[in-house]
Amino acid sequence: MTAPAAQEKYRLDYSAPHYWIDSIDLDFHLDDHHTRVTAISRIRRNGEHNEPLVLDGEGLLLKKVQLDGRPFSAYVQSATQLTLSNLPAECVLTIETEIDPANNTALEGLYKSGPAFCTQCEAEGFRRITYYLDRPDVLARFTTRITADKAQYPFLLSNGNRMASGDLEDGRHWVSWQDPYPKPCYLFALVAGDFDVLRDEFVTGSGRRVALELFVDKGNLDRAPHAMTSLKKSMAWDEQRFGLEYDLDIYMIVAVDFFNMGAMENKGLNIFNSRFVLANPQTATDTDYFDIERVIAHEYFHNWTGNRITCRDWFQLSLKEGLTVFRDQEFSSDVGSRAVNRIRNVRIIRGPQFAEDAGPMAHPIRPDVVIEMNNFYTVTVYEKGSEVIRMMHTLLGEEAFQRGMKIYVQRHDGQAATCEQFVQAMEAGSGRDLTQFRRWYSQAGTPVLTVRDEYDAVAQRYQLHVQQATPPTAQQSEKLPLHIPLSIALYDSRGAELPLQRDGESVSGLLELTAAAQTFVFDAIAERPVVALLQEFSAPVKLDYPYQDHELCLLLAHARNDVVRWDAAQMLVNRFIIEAVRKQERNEPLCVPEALLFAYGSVLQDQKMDPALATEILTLPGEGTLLELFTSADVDHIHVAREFLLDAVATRHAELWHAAYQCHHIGGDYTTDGAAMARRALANLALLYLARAGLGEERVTAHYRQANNMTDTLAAMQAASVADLPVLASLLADFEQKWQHDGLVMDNWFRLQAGRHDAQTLERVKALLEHPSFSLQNPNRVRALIGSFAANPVVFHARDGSGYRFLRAMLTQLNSINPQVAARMIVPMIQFGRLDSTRKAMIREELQALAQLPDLARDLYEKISRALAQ
Ligand code: B3K
Ligand code: ZN
Repeated sequence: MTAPAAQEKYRLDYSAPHYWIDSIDLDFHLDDHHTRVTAISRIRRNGEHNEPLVLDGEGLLLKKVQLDGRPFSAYVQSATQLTLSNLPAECVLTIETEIDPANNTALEGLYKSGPAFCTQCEAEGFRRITYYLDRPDVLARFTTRITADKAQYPFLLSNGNRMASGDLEDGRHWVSWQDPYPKPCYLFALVAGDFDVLRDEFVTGSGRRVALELFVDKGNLDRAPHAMTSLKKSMAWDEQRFGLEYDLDIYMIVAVDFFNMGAMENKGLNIFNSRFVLANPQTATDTDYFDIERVIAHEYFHNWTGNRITCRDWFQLSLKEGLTVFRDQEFSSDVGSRAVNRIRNVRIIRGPQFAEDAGPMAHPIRPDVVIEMNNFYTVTVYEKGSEVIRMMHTLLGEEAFQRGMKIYVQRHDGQAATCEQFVQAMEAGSGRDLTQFRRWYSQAGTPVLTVRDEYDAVAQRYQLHVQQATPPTAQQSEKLPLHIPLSIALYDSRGAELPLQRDGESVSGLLELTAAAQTFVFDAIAERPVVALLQEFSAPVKLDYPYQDHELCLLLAHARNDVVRWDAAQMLVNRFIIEAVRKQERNEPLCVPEALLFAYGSVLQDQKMDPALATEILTLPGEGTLLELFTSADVDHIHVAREFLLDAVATRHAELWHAAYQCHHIGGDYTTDGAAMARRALANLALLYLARAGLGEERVTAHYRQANNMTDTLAAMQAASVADLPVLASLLADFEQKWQHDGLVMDNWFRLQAGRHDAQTLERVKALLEHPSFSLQNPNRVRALIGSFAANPVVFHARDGSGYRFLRAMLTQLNSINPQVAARMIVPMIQFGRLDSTRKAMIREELQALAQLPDLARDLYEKISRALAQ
């Protein structure tokens, strides 16, 4: 396979830069194809040496180099570097480059999103703007001056405070900005365009007035208020819970349509995928509302955990991402339902994160070796990273954790820090020794806890024997025992929680595992108890404990912890799926255990239960998560089992679903408070089950016609799709006609069709590639159509290999258009480890074909080569 300039970089090879850059003054003359960038940097040699200054740069046309104002020629240029020799200990370097933003479809560096200019520099995009030390440990003071046509680009934005502006005679104008906080270049941002602006203000705890400005495409102002409200909520929460205040006089957010990820935390000037900003009831679903609040919060929280304290090198990415995800999860839990938030986060770990751990790209939350950094913005670094922070929070408690945070900020404000330094701060704040806990940073993979118990009725003693083991992962075969918080509770047969004691003393239900095998003893236990294990999902592990159905039913009905109740239901489902897959292998008929049907019935009848929790309990895990229950399985069997269960729950409880629908389907004005969202979620789930029970066509149609919000509209379409109702075609046509002008809304329409299970799905998806609302250049459209297709548990894995062939064809195109997006889309294709051997072989063939691409991008190269090495 042709290796593109693909260099493996190792975490342990870190060394400080040979030079520092204390300040950089950037001057942009914006033009679609010939943007001029002048960078004037103050360079300072780091220590005594004669090493050259090696600057990073990619796709740049070098126009001029000056040293201290005089022409300079002692440099060598390569495709990715500019090497300057014989520099004095301190100097001012002027570099002029030209770039072509309009042809930048990779959306990294400076590019055009529709008519606007914008930037994305993390992780290594700044080198596509100018030659620079493109690494996060070089912190410089930035000023930016932007010149552009005034009519086309009335707004010229960059980081920090606006300093001056002026008009030029040729219809152009300029604005200059200054960011008082030294920062790494990945936090640099520039935006130029014409927008509608929503303005507001936030007064910080210490009385600083902060101007808030939200820039959206013209005509979208009515879709901006929710994002603004979310921002103010986040600012207030970070002061209240973490004691962290905002530090500039202005905070800007710009929404753009072409964006590779969710959003970017550039200092003082966040750039967002419009998907995570724009919302009104007609266009956005409840999930969109929730996600907007969450992502706005996440980017805001980065101002401290990421910007004021940044990462020393990219291997430390989880230092800012794991911590900031933890903070945004806590925010969502404090302002909404803690249990429901926890459940949603657990679903991500058990689904995509466990799959990543089991696949060729498995890596510790602090990776050791990287080819393309953009490939490591993963569920492992982000979500498992957050779980690791959460475990420290669980072990230390809120108070000690916050003391640790204070020490971390105090010690490292204004610095580029490491994960190790974060752990040290936590040790200092708590007085605890986290030596063994540190292994979570270096060890990849999903630990398995095997728990067995013993009850001695005579001695009234209950013992838990816990073993931990982490299976080998790609690139890491040796595993050591981890420090794992295991939260437990014991229940008696009537569902009452039992006090935990040993030798007359009460003991904690938070067990700390540190050895490969440990036993925990509890006495004064009057009957054989039912144990709730891994409460709140206290660690990102798999659990092996031989629960009986009736024990799970007891936990579902009586556990005091809502996550335990949900988890009990999940385990009931898992048991059924495992059994049903085995039965299909033996050609035996399937049947759903009464216990499971009974449990679902009682949840539906539980008047006291939060409808949001009920919805979570009654929502089956997806096929991807279920595949993680097997070492190897036929995905068709899993799918058939899951569909069988859906039908059984639908028909057995048709009356209860009907009642739930009647009770929770509320007409009237649309509101996005938690209670309204919860009721809508349950009503819409009921609609889906009713449709599935064959009782829904009229109701689904009425639901669609009466909907005054996007959540209900889509729920009707989903129900029609899942039950394969004839009315679906007319609903799709109506939706298309109404929304074809709006790409973000159309994404729902693409998603729904790419997710259908019928035999025409692939042909339909191919036809939709030609739809006027679709574009391979727009990452949101690609994710909606191609990403949903690749996540389709049935059609993507078609036995004839047509799904795999199609994805290969798409990746071939995306490889040249946008390598980052291509590398995201390939994920379902490299995680083939648990598939049957026929499918594995077909996928390998497609990967081998991709590997032959003459211009294979590093992003795909890294993933494909790791997959083929398996
Ligand atoms: N820090 C950015 C992600 C950048 C991804 C680069 N490929 C958004 C975030 O995590 O907040
Ligand atoms: Zn982040």
